[in-house]
Amino acid sequence: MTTQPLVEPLPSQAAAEDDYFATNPQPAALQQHLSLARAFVARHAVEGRKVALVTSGGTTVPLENQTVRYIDNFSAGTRGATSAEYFLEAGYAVIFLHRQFSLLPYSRHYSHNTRSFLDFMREDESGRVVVDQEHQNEMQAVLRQYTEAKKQNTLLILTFVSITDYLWELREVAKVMQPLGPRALFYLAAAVSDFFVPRHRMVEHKIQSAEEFNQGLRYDQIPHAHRPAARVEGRSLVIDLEPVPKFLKQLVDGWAPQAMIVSFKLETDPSMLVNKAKYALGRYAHHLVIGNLLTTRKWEVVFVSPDGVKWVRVPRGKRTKSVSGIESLIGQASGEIDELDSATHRFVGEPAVEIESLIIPSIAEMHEKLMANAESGKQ
Ligand code: PAZ
Repeated sequence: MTTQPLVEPLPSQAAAEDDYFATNPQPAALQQHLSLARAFVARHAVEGRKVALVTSGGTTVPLENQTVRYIDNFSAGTRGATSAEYFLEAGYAVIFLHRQFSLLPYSRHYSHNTRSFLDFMREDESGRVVVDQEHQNEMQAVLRQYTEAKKQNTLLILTFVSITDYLWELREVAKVMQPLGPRALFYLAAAVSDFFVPRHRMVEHKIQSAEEFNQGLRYDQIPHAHRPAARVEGRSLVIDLEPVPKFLKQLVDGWAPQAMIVSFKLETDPSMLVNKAKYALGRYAHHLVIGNLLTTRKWEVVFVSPDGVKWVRVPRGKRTKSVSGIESLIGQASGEIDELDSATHRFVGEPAVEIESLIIPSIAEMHEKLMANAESGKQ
C-alpha cells in the first residue's frame, strides 16, 4: 500500500519563479526600460566601467487590477538616492531602479518633506529668479555633480510601482547586466513587500465599500479559495495576502551569477537585527547583508558578510538630523548603548556626514577584491 504524504512538497524555487512570472504580467514600460538598459550597459562595458544597479523606495501591493487601493510601506528612497550619488562619486555607472515619485539622486537635496525647493530661491532686484546667497555653494556643488553625471551618461533612471513591476524589472535588468560579469554590483535597498495579491485573485474594479454593491455576491458563501483576495464581507474589508516567492536565491545563482550582491535587512527590534542578517546571508549565500533598524538607519548599519560582523556608524557630532529617528537607540542592537564616540563634535557650519558616504567606499573596496579574485581565478 502506498501512503500519501500529509503535506504537499514545496514547489522548487525555479517552478515558483516560472509560476510567478507566468501569472503576474510584466509592466507596460519593461521593454522600453530594457532597451535603455542594454545601450547603457553596452557603453559602460566597452569603457570598462563598473555598473551598480541600485534599487530604491517601497513597492506597492495593488488590491484591484484597475488600481484605486493598494498597500504601501514607509520607504522614501533616501538610502537608495543618497547611495547612488556616492556610487557615481566612486566611479560607477548607476542604474537607479526606483519607485516612481520617490527621491532621486541630486534632486533629493531639494525635495524632502520639510522644505520645498522654492524655499531655496528668491527674486532679485530685477525680478529674476535666483538661488539664495546662503545656498549658492551647496547648490552649485550638487548641480555640478548632476551635470557631470548627465554629461558622462553615467546615471540611468528606471521606475517601478508595484511589487510585480519591481520583480520583472529586477530579473530582466539583471540578465541585461550579465555581460558585465564581476564588474556588476547589485545594491538592493528597496523596501520590497513580502506579501502580495496574485493577479488571478485580484478583482478588476474598485472594491465597493459596502456589501450591497457586490452585485448580489455573498463572498462568505463562496469557497475560500475562489474568493477574491481583497473583498468586503459584512462591514469589513478582508484581505488575504500571499507570500511573494523569495527571489534573492535566483538572483544570486541564476540571474546575476558573477556579480557582487548586497542586500538590506530592515528590522525594528534591535535584538533580532544581527541574527536576521546572518540568516539571510546563510540562506542566499551572497556577498553582504546590510542590517539596519528603522529608528537608527540614518546613523548606524551593520555589515554581515562571510568575513564577519562589522558596525558602520556616524560619530555623534556628525550625524544628520532626522525627525523620525531615535538617536538614543544607537548601539542597542550591538549592546553598546551609545557610549561609542561622545568625544566627536561637529563645529558650527561643518556639514553632517551621511552614512552612505561610509557605506559605499567600503562596498567598493570589497567589490575590487571580488573582481581581483574573479580575475585571478580565470588565469
Ligand atoms: O528609503 P529609506 O531611506 O526611507 O529606507 C531605507 C530602507 C530602510 C528601506 C533600506 O535601508 C532597507 O533596509 N531596505 C530593505 C528593507 C527590507 O526589505 O528588509
